[in-house]
Amino acid sequence: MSTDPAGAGAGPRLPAAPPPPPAAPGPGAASGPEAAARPAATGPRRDSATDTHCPYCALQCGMSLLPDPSAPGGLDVRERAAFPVNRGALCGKGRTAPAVLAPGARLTEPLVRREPGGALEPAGWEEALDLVAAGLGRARERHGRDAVAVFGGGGLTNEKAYALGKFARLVLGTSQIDYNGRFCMSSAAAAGTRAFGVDRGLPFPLADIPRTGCVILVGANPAETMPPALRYFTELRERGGRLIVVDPRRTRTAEQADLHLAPRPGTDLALALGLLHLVVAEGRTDEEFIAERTTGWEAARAAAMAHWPEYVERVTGVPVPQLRAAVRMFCEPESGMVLTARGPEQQSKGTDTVGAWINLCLATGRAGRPHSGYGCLTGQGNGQGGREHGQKADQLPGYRLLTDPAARAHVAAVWGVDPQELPGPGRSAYELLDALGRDTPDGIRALLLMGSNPVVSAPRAAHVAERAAALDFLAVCDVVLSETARLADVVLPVTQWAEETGTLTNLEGRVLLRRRAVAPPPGCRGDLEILHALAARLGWEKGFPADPEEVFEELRRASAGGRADYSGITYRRIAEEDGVFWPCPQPADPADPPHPGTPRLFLDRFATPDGRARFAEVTHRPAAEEPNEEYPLLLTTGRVLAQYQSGAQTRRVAELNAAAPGPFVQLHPRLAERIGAAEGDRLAVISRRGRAVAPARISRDIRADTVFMPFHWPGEGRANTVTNPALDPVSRMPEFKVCAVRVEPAEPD
Ligand SMILES: Nc1nc2c(c(=O)[nH]1)N[C@H]1C(S)=C(S)[C@@H](COP(=O)(O)OP(=O)(O)OC[C@H]3O[C@@H](n4cnc5c(=O)[nH]c(N)nc54)[C@H](O)[C@@H]3O)O[C@H]1N2
Ligand SMILES: Nc1nc2c(c(=O)[nH]1)N[C@H]1C(S)=C(S)[C@@H](COP(=O)(O)OP(=O)(O)OC[C@H]3O[C@@H](n4cnc5c(=O)[nH]c(N)nc54)[C@H](O)[C@@H]3O)O[C@H]1N2
Ligand code: SF4
Ligand SMILES: [Mo]
Repeated sequence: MSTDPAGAGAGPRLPAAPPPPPAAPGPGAASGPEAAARPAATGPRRDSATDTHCPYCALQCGMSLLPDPSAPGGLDVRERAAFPVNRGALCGKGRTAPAVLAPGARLTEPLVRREPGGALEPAGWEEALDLVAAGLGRARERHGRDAVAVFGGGGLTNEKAYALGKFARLVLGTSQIDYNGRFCMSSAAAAGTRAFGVDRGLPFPLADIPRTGCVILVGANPAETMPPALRYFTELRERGGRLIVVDPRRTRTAEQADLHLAPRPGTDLALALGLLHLVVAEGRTDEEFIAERTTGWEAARAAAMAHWPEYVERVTGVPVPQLRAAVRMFCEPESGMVLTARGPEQQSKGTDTVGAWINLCLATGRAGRPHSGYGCLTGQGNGQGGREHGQKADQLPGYRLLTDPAARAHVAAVWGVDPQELPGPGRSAYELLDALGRDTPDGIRALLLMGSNPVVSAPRAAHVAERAAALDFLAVCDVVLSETARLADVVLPVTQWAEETGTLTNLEGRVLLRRRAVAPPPGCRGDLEILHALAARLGWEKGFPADPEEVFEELRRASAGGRADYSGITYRRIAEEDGVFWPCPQPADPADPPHPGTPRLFLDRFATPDGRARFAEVTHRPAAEEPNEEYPLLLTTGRVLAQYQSGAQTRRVAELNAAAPGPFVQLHPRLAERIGAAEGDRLAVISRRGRAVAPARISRDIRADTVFMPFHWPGEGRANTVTNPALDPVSRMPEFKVCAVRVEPAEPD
């Protein structure tokens, strides 16, 4: 078995990177909002540059790293214009990412809390790993296997996500594993699986977007969340296509739109049904497509017909003439797409809401055809791959289900165990966090956390922090001392993106290779090496290699025949082909040519047993919490350009902090006047869960009945102190995007 003392895996066995084309300004260098996506510095390329990918979002922009002792983190980020997804453009987060590699910004030695209530103190690796193995083992002995839990992240590589799921099921024997992707795209995944039989965020490459007739972008703000992708929408409009944006705020993305619909948060389901009603009423359905390629239309149609435009206007606040204009714009061209992101998905009815938008695509024949379809813009670096290989509560590698006997048998055979030894499905992310430290038969006493910072990012965060503090034992693997790591008994400092090799699957379903460009600090170890060492201490000498390519080779076999089949993908192929789209099975006969990968799904048939897409039978229902006298307003939450997620990484980058120094409450001038608030005044946003305080940012770009807070900060401005953990019944997604609040001036600082 190969173990790598540097913890980052041996150098990948790869052909040398192809020589780059001459540096040229990237196409993302436009002015306006796209200026956010600038090309990286150009300049002479030396052989020592390494082609790799950004550590942050699901676009997984290609970049090239050049050693430079004078640059923050010792690396200069260079343009990698040949990589097709971002074609050289990067946002500020990607450009500054090496800053977090610098020793001053990160953890470089393990920390342990030797006494309860004591401080975290530096420790050696042997002591720290022994303590983690003992802490997890003790809880299991005393309280049973399901008293030990694992929480993962959608930023982890495929290899890590795979190894973490295997570690939970085999080494710990627990069913209690879930991950932060549950908070991200789980509603779209559930709806996509229900409708199409498989969940791949985008069933086509981003490059198809400019070639469609009209895109409806629902609750997505790529101008801030994926700036280099905005170019695809700009190109769409330059070619005469139309863009409709649905967002309660007039965002930088909405400013680009031909039509902006601004519904009340939490009413997208009614909006989609209202549009479908008009499609039917105006005779714009595609009867041939419906008859040949779908099932369930009659029930879906009947449900939509109950949502009259006037009713939909009352519920959503979107005027009927705008509904009609949207239907015309969407249906007049030959082709169209609906793309959703977190706006409609992070609702307690997110699955049905996405189902309603899919219905609109199906009824108009905008699915399973070239340049048409429904897609979800997945969020995290490995948001797609992270949901395919077994860190989700109900899942085995290859997007298989733990409840499927054939799937259990296949994966158990790869793992060399009896299928009976595999536990069943466990609890979803919020339910798992809510069970931490509980002194009940189903309480969780010990937790291993890798790649998430839930004390900032989970709903009802003060409660989650309390639960985490009540654990008998908490171990956190992280690159920085995150707010959650601060609560841990043991913190293990891990190597980072540019220091290790591994695969990620971007929002298009394109499997990519991140490569090691620099050596990590001697005190840090890779997540795979940590799992290897813990497994050995808990009795598994074999089965948890620390070399990523070795893990990937096993993942290929485990995924073979599954929905997300990676068996035909190799590190070498990814490097040669700018990524490979799954499914990519291994040909049965090794003499056959390799499978080319699948950039476009569903063109011939959907992945359901009968090959037809399924309409969802859905009707509108209110949010879990509607405004009343005490809480008369709606809070919605989201992101700003210069910070990433819980901010654990980006809050450590000076340039990003200068651009986005802290939380704020965005509110309309009419509302500001009513509560007597001026720009910059401290405002308290209060819900049934708690109170967050942040300065007022007064703007006409938001509905007057709604306030917005970004969720990137801890402390008094933590938006998630206020948010509602009400869960979608199918996806178990919390309602991050809508809760009832009151807003009032807060005491001075
Ligand atoms: N800068 C930056 N980029 C990121 C991230 C980051 O943290 N920072 N995170 C990455 C990740 S993991 C993700 S998941 C993606 C998320 O990417 P997006 O989904 O684009 O980001 P959000 O800001 O969460 O939400 C998008 C929009 O939804 C709107 N919205 C709020 N409530 C509703 C509603 O009820 N209905 C509708 N239709 N819209 C609503 C918000 O006003 C917001 O403009 O971004 C990725 N990229
Ligand atoms: N109110 C509100 N809350 C939200 C959302 C919202 O829109 N509104 N969005 C939700 C969404 S979509 C998401 S995705 C979540 C994200 O929220 P989190 O799960 O908290 O995401 P990050 O802040 O990216 O946390 C990742 C952590 O892992 C560390 N890390 C990075 N790479 C690695 C690695 O390779 N190994 C290890 N061991 N650690 C690593 C980072 O330093 C960081 O501490 O937040 C959710 N919370
Ligand atoms: S858009 Fe996403 S992947 Fe691209 S540079 Fe920015 S954070 Fe990185
Ligand atoms: Mo996300």
